[in-house]
Amino acid sequence: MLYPQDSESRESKILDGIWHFRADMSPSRTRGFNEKWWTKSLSESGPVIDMPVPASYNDITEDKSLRDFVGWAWYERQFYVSPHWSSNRRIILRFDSAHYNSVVWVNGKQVMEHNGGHLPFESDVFGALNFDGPNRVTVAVNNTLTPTTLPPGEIIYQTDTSKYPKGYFTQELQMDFFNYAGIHRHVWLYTTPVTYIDDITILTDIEGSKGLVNCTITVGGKVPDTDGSVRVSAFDSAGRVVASSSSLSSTSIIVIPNATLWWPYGMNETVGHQYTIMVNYTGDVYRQKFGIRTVQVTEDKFLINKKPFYCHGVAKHEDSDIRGKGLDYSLITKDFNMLRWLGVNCIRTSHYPYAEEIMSLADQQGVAVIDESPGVGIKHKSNMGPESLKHHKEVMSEMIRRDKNRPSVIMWSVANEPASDSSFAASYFKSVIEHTRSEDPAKRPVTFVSDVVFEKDTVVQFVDVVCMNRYYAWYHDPGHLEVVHLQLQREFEGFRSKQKKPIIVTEYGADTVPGLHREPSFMFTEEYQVDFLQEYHKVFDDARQKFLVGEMVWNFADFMTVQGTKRVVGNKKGLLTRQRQPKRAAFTIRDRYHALATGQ
Ligand code: GCB
Repeated sequence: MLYPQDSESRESKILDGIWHFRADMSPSRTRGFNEKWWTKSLSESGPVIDMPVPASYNDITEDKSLRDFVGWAWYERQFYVSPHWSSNRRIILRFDSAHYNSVVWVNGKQVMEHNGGHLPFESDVFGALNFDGPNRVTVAVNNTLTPTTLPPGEIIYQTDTSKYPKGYFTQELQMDFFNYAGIHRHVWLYTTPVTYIDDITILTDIEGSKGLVNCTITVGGKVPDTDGSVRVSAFDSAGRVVASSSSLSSTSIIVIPNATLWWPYGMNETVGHQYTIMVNYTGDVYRQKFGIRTVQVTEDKFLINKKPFYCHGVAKHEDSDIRGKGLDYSLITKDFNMLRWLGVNCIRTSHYPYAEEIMSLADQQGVAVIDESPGVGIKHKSNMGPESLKHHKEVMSEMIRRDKNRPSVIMWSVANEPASDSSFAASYFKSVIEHTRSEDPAKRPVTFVSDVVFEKDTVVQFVDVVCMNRYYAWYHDPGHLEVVHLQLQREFEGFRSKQKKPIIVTEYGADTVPGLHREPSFMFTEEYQVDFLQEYHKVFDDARQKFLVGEMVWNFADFMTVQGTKRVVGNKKGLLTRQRQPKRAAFTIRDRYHALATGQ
């Protein structure tokens, strides 16, 4: 799905801002549907509060029942559309993401429904719009997670009224981050001509000094009898035409002589180099950035442009004070500055697809990305039935369709820490992984992230790269750093004896309260985090020249979780605080990663 943009044939406007908002606190949570709140202004059916878009609604007020709310939340705003948009075009209403199920009405008419957070959805709303007066968009968003949503969850009711108040329920989740909800990213209105470019797929290859670019477009609307005329030109970063093609077909191969390749940080001077392809299809113009690079996996290497790539990275979250998972340009720019400061060359979008604006920064700044689906917490049989499988595949398709042209995306991760030792996991994940492979035109490697020991895992056989999360001397043998060497090495050897595939340690980390100190080090202190990471580094350094192709600290920054006995206002395994200030271990990682980047 193409990201909205302005061009000679397209216009856009963003509907972000302060919207009207009401959470449906009725016991059944269905009052809004029973009373049809979308048929008139939200303020006519009851009190409304101000709610920023984009943002999670949870931390905006001082109301605990809204912070922990589960159910339908209602948003509404007015907007105007200029009469010059009233003919000869499509007008698309697009949500870059809303968590989790959404129903959208324009002027009381339902225009779309979507299941799943973290990914865009859109619909042509031309027929529902007024061009000579105000328009109203109403959105109902439900954050309830069930055994078949992604991530899965479960609502547990307590009916013993001697112990629990009437109507008491909790949402049980097998994931270690706060289930922030709301309209998390931009809301757009954008236009296209009635005959329009629906999608562009760019595949690149390298032949000597030439870049080979295969560009396929799919089109929509009233397609002319002939295939329509397609003109494709590629521009370098200075805006000079470097190649072009004019044909009647929707596939063009163009050759860029002396191509500048896309490289991740540390591998070459041309970090994050991108070209732009301009497609003109019967007057509809769209500009798509792309990078020329190849990705391959061998028995023990991860190759980018045929050179061994070693990932020195972090896993992240979309998470910050006040806005929760809401997109914020200051935050994401600061995050990329801190990634560069740390010397990071790779991130994992744990545990869901991140905002497209984040992905664009990764493309531009040469930060490789392991693009992860929201398949986190798949622990039970009820999460691996036919309905879950169908939805999981749909989500993978949506994700690939959104991110397939991104040079930064070097691998797809279909899930984090599923019960890959259970008897239903193998057939479920075989199917999801095969589907993912078949959907990606660029055939990137596919993985899932495992926390299961090599003796019990049943899914690693289907992946291209073994990704493992390990917490020796934290959850296992807490405080005993002397076990790390033995236990990590045992796991490496175990997986290698089963599968000749490269390994990435996608998580290892220790909760650390900033400002807490002890010598000798003690769990939760800044010193322990340093000692802990360094103990792992010794094992990584042994395996690095052999089969280990990456190490990723859990986590870039502290982040919010649900309340629980293991979490002191959130997960504190960040190298940075939630406000993005470095803990002591951040300097250790910075020294290590910059040395790795310069090949020392
Ligand atoms: C994990 C999970 C991650 C948690 C982390 C932790 O294995 O993948 O979501 O936050 O451990 O800190 O427990």
